[in-house]
Amino acid sequence: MQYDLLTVAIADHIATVTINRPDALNALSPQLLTELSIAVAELEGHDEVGIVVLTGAGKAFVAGADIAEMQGMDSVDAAAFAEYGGNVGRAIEESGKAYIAAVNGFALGGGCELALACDFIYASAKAKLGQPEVKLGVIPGFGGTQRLARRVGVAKAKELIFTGDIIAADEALRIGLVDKVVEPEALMETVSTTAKKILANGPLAVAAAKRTIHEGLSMTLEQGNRLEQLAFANLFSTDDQSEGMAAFLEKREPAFRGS
Ligand code: CO8
Repeated sequence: MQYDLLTVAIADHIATVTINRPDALNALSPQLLTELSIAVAELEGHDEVGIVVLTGAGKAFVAGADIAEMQGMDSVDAAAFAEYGGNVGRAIEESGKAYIAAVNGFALGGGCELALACDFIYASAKAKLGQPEVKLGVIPGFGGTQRLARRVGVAKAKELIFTGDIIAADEALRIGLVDKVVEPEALMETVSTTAKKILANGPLAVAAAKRTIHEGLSMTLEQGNRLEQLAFANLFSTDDQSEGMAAFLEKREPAFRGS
Protein backbone atom coordinates (compact mmCIF):
# COMPACT_ATOMS: atom_id res chain seq x y z
CA MET A 1 0.00 0.00 0.00
CA GLN A 2 1.25 3.47 -0.91
CA TYR A 3 0.52 6.16 1.65
CA ASP A 4 0.42 9.92 1.05
CA LEU A 5 0.69 11.02 4.67
CA LEU A 6 2.69 8.19 6.23
CA THR A 7 5.89 6.36 5.53
CA VAL A 8 6.33 2.77 6.63
CA ALA A 9 9.85 1.34 6.81
CA ILE A 10 10.51 -2.24 7.85
CA ALA A 11 13.97 -3.37 9.01
CA ASP A 12 15.07 -6.07 11.46
CA HIS A 13 11.42 -6.97 12.17
CA ILE A 14 10.71 -3.41 13.33
CA ALA A 15 8.15 -1.38 11.37
CA THR A 16 8.62 2.36 11.76
CA VAL A 17 5.51 4.30 10.86
CA THR A 18 6.32 8.00 10.41
CA ILE A 19 3.39 10.36 10.29
CA ASN A 20 4.41 12.66 7.52
CA ARG A 21 2.36 15.81 7.26
CA PRO A 22 4.87 18.21 8.76
CA ASP A 23 3.36 21.39 7.27
CA ALA A 24 0.34 20.89 9.54
CA LEU A 25 2.45 19.47 12.40
CA ASN A 26 1.10 16.01 11.48
CA ALA A 27 -2.44 16.95 12.51
CA LEU A 28 -4.79 13.99 12.23
CA SER A 29 -7.05 14.65 9.26
CA PRO A 30 -9.65 12.05 8.25
CA GLN A 31 -7.30 10.94 5.45
CA LEU A 32 -4.39 10.56 7.84
CA LEU A 33 -6.53 8.57 10.27
CA THR A 34 -7.66 6.33 7.40
CA GLU A 35 -4.07 5.72 6.32
CA LEU A 36 -3.05 5.00 9.91
CA SER A 37 -5.91 2.56 10.28
CA ILE A 38 -4.89 0.74 7.08
CA ALA A 39 -1.22 0.67 8.13
CA VAL A 40 -2.07 -0.81 11.54
CA ALA A 41 -4.22 -3.51 9.88
CA GLU A 42 -1.57 -4.30 7.26
CA LEU A 43 1.24 -4.53 9.79
CA GLU A 44 -0.85 -6.82 11.98
CA GLY A 45 -0.86 -9.42 9.21
CA HIS A 46 2.78 -8.90 8.25
CA ASP A 47 4.79 -11.94 9.38
CA GLU A 48 8.11 -10.10 9.14
CA VAL A 49 7.00 -7.42 11.59
CA GLY A 50 7.32 -8.06 15.33
CA ILE A 51 7.14 -4.51 16.69
CA VAL A 52 5.72 -1.22 15.47
CA VAL A 53 7.19 2.19 16.26
CA LEU A 54 5.07 5.30 15.71
CA THR A 55 6.79 8.64 15.24
CA GLY A 56 6.35 11.94 13.43
CA ALA A 57 8.23 13.84 10.74
CA GLY A 58 9.49 17.33 11.56
CA LYS A 59 8.95 19.12 14.86
CA ALA A 60 5.79 17.30 15.89
CA PHE A 61 4.75 13.79 16.73
CA VAL A 62 1.13 14.82 16.14
CA ALA A 63 -0.19 18.26 17.17
CA GLY A 64 -3.73 16.96 17.53
CA ALA A 65 -6.73 16.24 15.41
CA ASP A 66 -6.98 18.59 12.43
CA ILE A 67 -8.74 21.68 13.77
CA ALA A 68 -9.51 23.02 10.28
CA GLU A 69 -11.27 19.75 9.42
CA MET A 70 -13.14 19.64 12.73
CA GLN A 71 -14.32 23.26 12.61
CA GLY A 72 -17.27 22.55 10.29
CA MET A 73 -18.33 19.27 11.88
CA ASP A 74 -21.69 18.81 13.54
CA SER A 75 -22.29 16.30 16.34
CA VAL A 76 -22.98 13.46 13.90
CA ASP A 77 -19.72 14.08 12.00
CA ALA A 78 -17.82 14.45 15.28
CA ALA A 79 -19.23 11.16 16.59
CA ALA A 80 -18.09 9.36 13.42
CA PHE A 81 -14.65 11.01 13.56
CA ALA A 82 -14.15 10.13 17.22
CA GLU A 83 -15.37 6.58 16.66
CA TYR A 84 -12.99 6.16 13.76
CA GLY A 85 -10.12 7.46 15.85
CA GLY A 86 -11.21 5.19 18.69
CA ASN A 87 -11.04 2.19 16.38
CA VAL A 88 -7.42 3.00 15.53
CA GLY A 89 -6.54 3.25 19.23
CA ARG A 90 -8.30 -0.03 19.94
CA ALA A 91 -6.55 -1.79 17.05
CA ILE A 92 -3.18 -0.71 18.48
CA GLU A 93 -4.15 -1.77 21.99
CA GLU A 94 -5.52 -5.14 20.83
CA SER A 95 -2.64 -5.80 18.44
CA GLY A 96 -0.59 -8.93 18.99
CA LYS A 97 2.52 -6.80 18.39
CA ALA A 98 4.07 -4.28 20.74
CA TYR A 99 3.67 -0.60 19.78
CA ILE A 100 6.19 1.99 20.97
CA ALA A 101 5.47 5.70 20.57
CA ALA A 102 8.65 7.64 19.75
CA VAL A 103 7.47 11.15 20.59
CA ASN A 104 9.86 13.43 18.73
CA GLY A 105 8.07 16.75 19.33
CA PHE A 106 4.57 18.08 20.00
CA ALA A 107 2.12 15.36 21.09
CA LEU A 108 -1.03 17.34 21.74
CA GLY A 109 -4.69 16.44 21.91
CA GLY A 110 -5.25 13.50 19.55
CA GLY A 111 -1.45 13.18 19.26
CA CYS A 112 -1.03 12.61 22.98
CA GLU A 113 -3.97 10.23 22.79
CA LEU A 114 -2.38 8.30 19.92
CA ALA A 115 0.80 7.92 21.99
CA LEU A 116 -1.29 6.80 24.98
CA ALA A 117 -2.79 3.98 22.89
CA CYS A 118 0.73 2.61 22.36
CA ASP A 119 2.24 0.19 24.88
CA PHE A 120 4.76 2.72 26.12
CA ILE A 121 6.15 6.09 25.22
CA TYR A 122 9.73 7.24 24.74
CA ALA A 123 10.19 10.95 24.19
CA SER A 124 12.78 13.38 22.92
CA ALA A 125 13.91 15.94 25.49
CA LYS A 126 12.32 18.51 23.13
CA ALA A 127 8.89 16.88 23.21
CA LYS A 128 5.88 18.72 24.58
CA LEU A 129 2.73 16.92 25.56
CA GLY A 130 -0.75 17.90 26.60
CA GLN A 131 -4.49 17.72 26.13
CA PRO A 132 -5.41 21.31 25.20
CA GLU A 133 -8.89 20.50 23.85
CA VAL A 134 -10.77 22.59 26.42
CA LYS A 135 -9.06 25.65 24.95
CA LEU A 136 -11.04 24.86 21.78
CA GLY A 137 -14.28 24.32 23.68
CA VAL A 138 -14.19 20.52 23.43
CA ILE A 139 -12.68 17.59 25.35
CA PRO A 140 -10.37 14.76 24.30
CA GLY A 141 -12.26 12.43 21.96
CA PHE A 142 -9.65 9.82 21.15
CA GLY A 143 -9.49 8.14 24.57
CA GLY A 144 -7.66 10.89 26.48
CA THR A 145 -10.03 11.13 29.42
CA GLN A 146 -9.78 7.38 29.90
CA ARG A 147 -6.22 6.39 29.03
CA LEU A 148 -4.57 9.46 30.57
CA ALA A 149 -6.44 8.94 33.86
CA ARG A 150 -5.42 5.28 33.92
CA ARG A 151 -1.81 6.19 33.20
CA VAL A 152 -1.12 9.20 35.41
CA GLY A 153 -3.96 8.98 37.92
CA VAL A 154 -7.32 10.70 38.08
CA ALA A 155 -6.28 13.99 39.70
CA LYS A 156 -3.25 14.57 37.45
CA ALA A 157 -5.33 13.76 34.36
CA LYS A 158 -8.00 16.20 35.51
CA GLU A 159 -5.38 18.88 36.16
CA LEU A 160 -3.87 18.43 32.69
CA ILE A 161 -7.20 18.24 30.87
CA PHE A 162 -8.95 21.07 32.78
CA THR A 163 -6.01 23.47 32.37
CA GLY A 164 -5.02 22.38 28.86
CA ASP A 165 -1.41 22.89 30.00
CA ILE A 166 1.30 21.72 27.66
CA ILE A 167 4.13 20.11 29.62
CA ALA A 168 7.77 19.43 28.80
CA ALA A 169 9.16 15.94 28.40
CA ASP A 170 10.86 15.96 31.83
CA GLU A 171 7.60 16.77 33.58
CA ALA A 172 5.83 14.11 31.48
CA LEU A 173 8.44 11.62 32.69
CA ARG A 174 8.03 12.71 36.31
CA ILE A 175 4.26 12.09 36.26
CA GLY A 176 4.55 8.81 34.33
CA LEU A 177 3.02 10.05 31.09
CA VAL A 178 6.16 9.04 29.22
CA ASP A 179 8.48 6.20 30.12
CA LYS A 180 11.89 7.49 29.01
CA VAL A 181 13.32 10.81 27.85
CA VAL A 182 16.48 11.03 25.76
CA GLU A 183 18.27 13.63 23.67
CA PRO A 184 16.50 14.14 20.32
CA GLU A 185 19.26 12.55 18.25
CA ALA A 186 19.23 9.43 20.48
CA LEU A 187 15.47 8.83 20.34
CA MET A 188 15.19 6.35 17.47
CA GLU A 189 18.32 4.43 18.51
CA THR A 190 17.01 4.11 22.07
CA VAL A 191 13.64 2.90 20.80
CA SER A 192 15.39 0.44 18.51
CA THR A 193 17.49 -0.95 21.38
CA THR A 194 14.36 -1.61 23.43
CA ALA A 195 12.54 -3.04 20.40
CA LYS A 196 15.39 -5.49 19.79
CA LYS A 197 15.29 -6.64 23.43
CA ILE A 198 11.57 -7.36 23.07
CA LEU A 199 12.08 -9.10 19.73
CA ALA A 200 14.60 -11.47 21.31
CA ASN A 201 11.84 -12.80 23.59
CA GLY A 202 9.08 -15.30 22.87
CA PRO A 203 6.63 -13.45 20.61
CA LEU A 204 3.62 -15.44 21.80
CA ALA A 205 4.58 -14.65 25.39
CA VAL A 206 4.93 -10.93 24.68
CA ALA A 207 1.56 -10.92 22.88
CA ALA A 208 -0.07 -12.84 25.76
CA ALA A 209 1.41 -10.42 28.30
CA LYS A 210 0.08 -7.43 26.32
CA ARG A 211 -3.39 -8.97 26.02
CA THR A 212 -3.52 -10.02 29.66
CA ILE A 213 -2.45 -6.62 30.98
CA HIS A 214 -4.90 -4.81 28.68
CA GLU A 215 -7.90 -7.04 29.37
CA GLY A 216 -7.10 -7.26 33.09
CA LEU A 217 -7.32 -3.47 33.44
CA SER A 218 -11.09 -3.63 33.08
CA MET A 219 -11.45 -6.53 35.54
CA THR A 220 -11.30 -6.95 39.27
CA LEU A 221 -7.90 -8.05 40.63
CA GLU A 222 -9.32 -11.52 41.24
CA GLN A 223 -10.60 -11.84 37.65
CA GLY A 224 -7.36 -10.42 36.26
CA ASN A 225 -5.28 -12.91 38.20
CA ARG A 226 -7.43 -15.76 36.88
CA LEU A 227 -7.00 -14.44 33.35
CA GLU A 228 -3.26 -14.40 33.89
CA GLN A 229 -3.25 -17.99 35.18
CA LEU A 230 -5.11 -19.12 32.06
CA ALA A 231 -2.78 -17.24 29.71
CA PHE A 232 0.27 -18.58 31.59
CA ALA A 233 -1.00 -22.16 31.32
CA ASN A 234 -1.88 -21.78 27.61
CA LEU A 235 1.72 -20.91 26.79
CA PHE A 236 2.74 -24.38 27.99
CA SER A 237 1.23 -25.79 24.82
CA THR A 238 3.61 -23.78 22.62
CA ASP A 239 6.95 -24.72 21.07
CA ASP A 240 8.31 -21.41 22.33
CA GLN A 241 7.85 -22.49 25.96
CA SER A 242 9.73 -25.77 25.30
CA GLU A 243 12.45 -23.92 23.43
CA GLY A 244 12.81 -21.10 25.96
CA MET A 245 13.16 -23.40 28.93
CA ALA A 246 15.38 -25.91 27.10
CA ALA A 247 17.67 -23.09 25.95
CA PHE A 248 18.03 -21.84 29.51
CA LEU A 249 18.92 -25.27 30.84
CA GLU A 250 21.30 -25.95 27.94
CA LYS A 251 22.93 -22.52 28.51
CA ARG A 252 22.28 -21.27 24.96
CA GLU A 253 20.22 -18.52 23.34
CA PRO A 254 16.65 -19.55 22.51
CA ALA A 255 15.48 -19.67 18.90
CA PHE A 256 11.82 -18.73 19.18
CA ARG A 257 9.56 -19.46 16.23
CA GLY A 258 6.32 -17.94 17.44
CA SER A 259 4.57 -21.28 17.50
N1 CO8 B 1 -4.87 21.06 13.34
C1 CO8 B 1 -4.67 21.69 12.16
N2 CO8 B 1 -3.57 22.40 11.86
C2 CO8 B 1 -2.61 22.48 12.80
C3 CO8 B 1 -2.74 21.87 14.06
C4 CO8 B 1 -3.93 21.11 14.31
N3 CO8 B 1 -4.13 20.43 15.47
N4 CO8 B 1 -1.66 22.13 14.78
C5 CO8 B 1 -0.86 22.89 14.00
N5 CO8 B 1 -1.44 23.10 12.81
C6 CO8 B 1 -0.93 23.88 11.69
C7 CO8 B 1 -1.01 25.37 11.95
O1 CO8 B 1 -2.31 25.84 11.68
C8 CO8 B 1 0.04 25.88 11.01
O2 CO8 B 1 -0.49 25.91 9.70
P1 CO8 B 1 -0.18 27.18 8.71
O3 CO8 B 1 1.31 27.15 8.52
O4 CO8 B 1 -0.95 26.82 7.48
O5 CO8 B 1 -0.66 28.39 9.43
C9 CO8 B 1 1.11 24.82 11.04
O6 CO8 B 1 0.48 23.64 11.54
C10 CO8 B 1 2.26 25.14 11.96
O7 CO8 B 1 1.72 25.45 13.22
P2 CO8 B 1 2.08 26.78 14.04
O8 CO8 B 1 2.45 27.87 13.11
O9 CO8 B 1 0.96 27.04 14.99
O10 CO8 B 1 3.40 26.29 14.81
P3 CO8 B 1 3.96 26.84 16.19
O11 CO8 B 1 5.29 26.22 16.36
O12 CO8 B 1 3.86 28.32 16.27
O13 CO8 B 1 2.95 26.26 17.31
C11 CO8 B 1 1.66 24.52 18.36
C12 CO8 B 1 2.92 24.88 17.53
C13 CO8 B 1 1.81 25.09 19.77
C14 CO8 B 1 1.63 23.00 18.43
C15 CO8 B 1 0.40 25.09 17.69
O14 CO8 B 1 0.42 24.72 16.32
C16 CO8 B 1 -0.88 24.58 18.29
O15 CO8 B 1 -1.26 25.03 19.36
N6 CO8 B 1 -1.56 23.64 17.58
C17 CO8 B 1 -2.85 23.14 17.99
C18 CO8 B 1 -2.71 22.19 19.17
C19 CO8 B 1 -4.06 21.70 19.62
O16 CO8 B 1 -4.90 22.45 20.08
N7 CO8 B 1 -4.28 20.37 19.50
C20 CO8 B 1 -5.50 19.75 19.93
C21 CO8 B 1 -6.47 19.70 18.78
S1 CO8 B 1 -8.07 19.08 19.28
C22 CO8 B 1 -7.86 17.39 19.29
O17 CO8 B 1 -6.80 16.88 19.05
C23 CO8 B 1 -9.08 16.57 19.62
C24 CO8 B 1 -8.83 15.09 19.48
C25 CO8 B 1 -10.11 14.32 19.67
C26 CO8 B 1 -10.70 13.70 18.43
C27 CO8 B 1 -9.81 12.74 17.76
C28 CO8 B 1 -10.52 11.79 16.88
C29 CO8 B 1 -9.56 11.06 16.02
